[in-house]
Amino acid sequence: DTWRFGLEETEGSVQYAYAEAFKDLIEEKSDGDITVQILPYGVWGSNYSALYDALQSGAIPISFGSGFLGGTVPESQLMSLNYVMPNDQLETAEILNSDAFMQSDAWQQSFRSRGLVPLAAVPEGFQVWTANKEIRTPEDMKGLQIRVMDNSLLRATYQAYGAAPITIAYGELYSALQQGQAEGNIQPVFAHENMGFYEVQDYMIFAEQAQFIGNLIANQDWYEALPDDQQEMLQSTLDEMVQKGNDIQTQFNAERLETIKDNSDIKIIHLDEQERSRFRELARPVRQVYVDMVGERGKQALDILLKQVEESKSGSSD
Ligand code: 6CS
Repeated sequence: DTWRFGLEETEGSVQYAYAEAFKDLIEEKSDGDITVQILPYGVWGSNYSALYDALQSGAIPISFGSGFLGGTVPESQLMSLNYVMPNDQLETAEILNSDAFMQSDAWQQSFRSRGLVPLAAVPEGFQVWTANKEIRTPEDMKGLQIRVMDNSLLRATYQAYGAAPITIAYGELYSALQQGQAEGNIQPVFAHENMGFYEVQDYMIFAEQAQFIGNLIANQDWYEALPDDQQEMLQSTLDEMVQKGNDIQTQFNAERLETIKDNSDIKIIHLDEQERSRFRELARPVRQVYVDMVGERGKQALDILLKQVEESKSGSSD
């Protein structure tokens, strides 16, 4: 069998490295009966709705879906909320992949009612802001045309911060930043490097408001037709990938930050706790925006998540 695996990112990304490690494990465990074929951004196309359509039709039975997925699975925008998850990145991965959250009816049905099955959540590192000016306060962000993924929750979040968010396709973002159509950007560090975005931005601001989370998703008919032993093999691989995924993102983001520092004179700013607290306060009411937008099932998913975070060791970033 061949398992086609679609990525929202190019070679050299966290999703690509995750898919390679996943491929190695599956091919080894299946003794070569299964081949995983990795289809990065640009290979299957470059319009995310085409990827999600292929996932829903089964043409690409496994795929990542993240910030652009809100049109297909509105509840998935939960992953875009700011200042909800613990500060500890591995702990975030563990909570999102816990049975209590990942296997909950609320989360499963959000996807299954659209012919999809959520397999895992893959945190890809903190979302880091860039701009051509220093941003330390909501006042600094006022009116800033910061680019967000096509996601109502993100637009609401950055409007709450005072910015004027705009949506631009991933593949068009470099030239939009270069030409000043977008004045700011939000990506994990590896993506700022991988896509060259840092070359056309002057400041990089760490606010630790959220990680970038990729949802790993299967086509439901495909998943349900898998023999039991293959479903078990898939699940045991996903369990192993929680730690491995965290190792990959930690290493990628650390190394790429060094590359960015070596190749540019971009100024790096870390907001302190007091500075973060202003953004945190403004992000808080956006939880209700999420609930109003997606309804009861999404509210249940949010409540389960908040309970897990509350019980976590390091506590919430809230
Ligand atoms: O900003 C984006 O559109 C894309 N960025 C990353 C790091 N992954 C996929 C996402 O669509």
